[in-house]
Amino acid sequence: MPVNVIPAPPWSGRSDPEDGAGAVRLHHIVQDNAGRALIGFACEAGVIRNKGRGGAHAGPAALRGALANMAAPPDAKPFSDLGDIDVTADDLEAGQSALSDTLAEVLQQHERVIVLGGGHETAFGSYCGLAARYPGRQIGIINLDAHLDLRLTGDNGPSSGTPFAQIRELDPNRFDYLCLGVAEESNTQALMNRARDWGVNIVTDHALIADRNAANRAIDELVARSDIIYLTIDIDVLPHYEAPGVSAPAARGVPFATIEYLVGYILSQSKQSGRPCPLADIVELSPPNDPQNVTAKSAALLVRRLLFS
Ligand SMILES: [Mn+2]
Repeated sequence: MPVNVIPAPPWSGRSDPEDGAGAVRLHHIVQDNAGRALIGFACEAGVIRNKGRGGAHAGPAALRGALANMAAPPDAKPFSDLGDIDVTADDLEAGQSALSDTLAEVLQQHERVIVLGGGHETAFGSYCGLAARYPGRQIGIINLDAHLDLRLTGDNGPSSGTPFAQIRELDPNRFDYLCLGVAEESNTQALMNRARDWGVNIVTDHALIADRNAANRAIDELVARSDIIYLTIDIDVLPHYEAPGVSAPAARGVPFATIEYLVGYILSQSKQSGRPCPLADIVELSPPNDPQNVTAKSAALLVRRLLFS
């Protein structure tokens, strides 16, 4: 079978009982039926189809490894691990369906689910699951990414470069997409023109490097006109020195401190305005290309924020 659902692995890591009751790390607080949950989408089929370098299949395991020994924040609530959807062959469409079906179900029990990708083909499965769980709700999509990922599905079918074009196809009139960190040289004019024609809102990498508040107004406006927020983070939005282990490293990139600030800002605006963010994903980590685990650590810091903010 090309798609398997694999139960969550046991979490383990460092323990410091001599430091007392507050020596809590993330591996200590994994339990069933928590408010927030992780699920892995171990899949690189979309990256391969998009002619990127492989490795994203190992993303969920590397992210768990980088999360396990991080200190828990004060008064951290436990979180659940729902295991992995494992796509071993080129069966991308079946994998996305399995992710969507699983999310539609587990989003009934968890107020927020964070998907550990996987290439950016994760996003189509994520969005479909969210839309199935919350039918009729206006979903605002915020993507932190160097790339628009608005390619059309050609002869090769869907890939890691097509998810937002696929999402738009589901309901063009309700498509509301904000892409933060877009690098001009990483998107052809055909894609930039398509973004304009489809009403996509863009804040470039240059704008965010010059001013970390450059996207605030666009975020505020999207949140205000949405019922719920879907946040998707392509780790290749970071510079190569903070995220070398991705399918497509960025020469420039938006610095980690700015991306962390943006994630915090989006979550706080979502909370304050009562437009929840029940689903987020973090994609494109490629562990075989990440020898020092720097990229996994950068990504895990963002996952930790999504778990506890
Ligand atoms: Mn992407």
